[in-house]
Amino acid sequence: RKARSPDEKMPMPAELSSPQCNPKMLLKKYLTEDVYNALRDKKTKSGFTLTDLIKSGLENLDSSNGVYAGDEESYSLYAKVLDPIIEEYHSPYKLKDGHTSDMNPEKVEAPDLDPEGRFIRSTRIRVARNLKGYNLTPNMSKEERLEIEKKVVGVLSSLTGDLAGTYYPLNGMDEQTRQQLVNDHFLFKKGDRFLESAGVNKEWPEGRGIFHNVNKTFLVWVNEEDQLRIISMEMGSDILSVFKRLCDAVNEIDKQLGFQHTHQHGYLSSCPTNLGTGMRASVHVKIPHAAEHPDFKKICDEYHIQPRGIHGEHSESTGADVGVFDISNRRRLGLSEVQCVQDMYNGVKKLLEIEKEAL
Ligand code: ADP
Ligand code: CIR
Repeated sequence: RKARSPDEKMPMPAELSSPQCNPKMLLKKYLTEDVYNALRDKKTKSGFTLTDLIKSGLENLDSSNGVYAGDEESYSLYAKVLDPIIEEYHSPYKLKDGHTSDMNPEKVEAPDLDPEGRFIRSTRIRVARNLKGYNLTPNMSKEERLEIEKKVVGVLSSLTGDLAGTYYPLNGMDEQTRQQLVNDHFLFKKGDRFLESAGVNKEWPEGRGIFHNVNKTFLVWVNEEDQLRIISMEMGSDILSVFKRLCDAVNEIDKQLGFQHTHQHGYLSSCPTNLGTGMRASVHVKIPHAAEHPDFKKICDEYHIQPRGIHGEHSESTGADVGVFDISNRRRLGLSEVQCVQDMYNGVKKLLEIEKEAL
């Protein structure tokens, strides 16, 4: 067979022009024919190709983004397609501006939104982190995954006080315990099809697990979508208490493990939506009326918040939970951690005003 010349135009992946393809998928929007042809033969030093980068989107046509990075180099080598995706998701941030962190909980203005506990069930803040010198989860070998697990668990085991806890590997965990942790909102679910296509679920469950303190107010997911998801959560609406605990934990862990970070992208993550702060601050809040408001979506956009079902991304709230939503900040890059929490707070405050008016 004749070798193909580098100038020869290749047909675009047909999936992206299928009628089933989400017309708003950012990969569909920004993988133009020119970009595709400029990137199609590239490979990072660790062997991550354009095909690997876009596989999740092509196999899940309902994706909103459709891409996962395999290593730090993916963000520079595939910048032609990733930069516009990043800038649209985290709008109005421009990568040339650079990202700055601010983890000072005292700067958040957040008087308790629901002191009587009528609307807000629980509050959670998590950040995504990945260790310097390793591939991101879509391109990680089994050996790398086990090495990271060992390193991270070593550091977590040294934590003291409120952060002291135990690591529970997924491998060997009985099914009932695992399912209960998922149902109670503490543990990631298994078999996410977006992550499956991205190669993140390889050799499941080896090398994955959860660390938590006795009260399950401080938790760390190991080797799920990112190497670490550091989580602070509690029942009720005390956002400042949750944020303070998170800041303490992240500072402690950061001292002992170096995280992948660049000036333009902030903390690196496998999914471009999690770049920057890596932070998602959320409440589970009962807002059946506000959610039916004709401008609900518009208000969410205006306040930079994102609604999810209460069993996490791509879930719907059912049964006794109808009307309860997970409301979180949507942008994570180009604004500080303080501002992420403030975005969530301001948005929830607005939704609660609408809810109370309708009661
Ligand atoms: P992530 O927040 O890590 O991106 P998900 O949206 O999948 O991922 O949520 C992970 C888990 O965290 C789910 O079980 C979800 O119900 C739980 N969760 C998220 N926010 C809250 C909250 N405010 N209170 C209780 N559980 C929460
Ligand atoms: C998608 O593209 O829809 C999935 N890969 C998940 C994207 C991350 N989540 C999000 O934007 N809320």
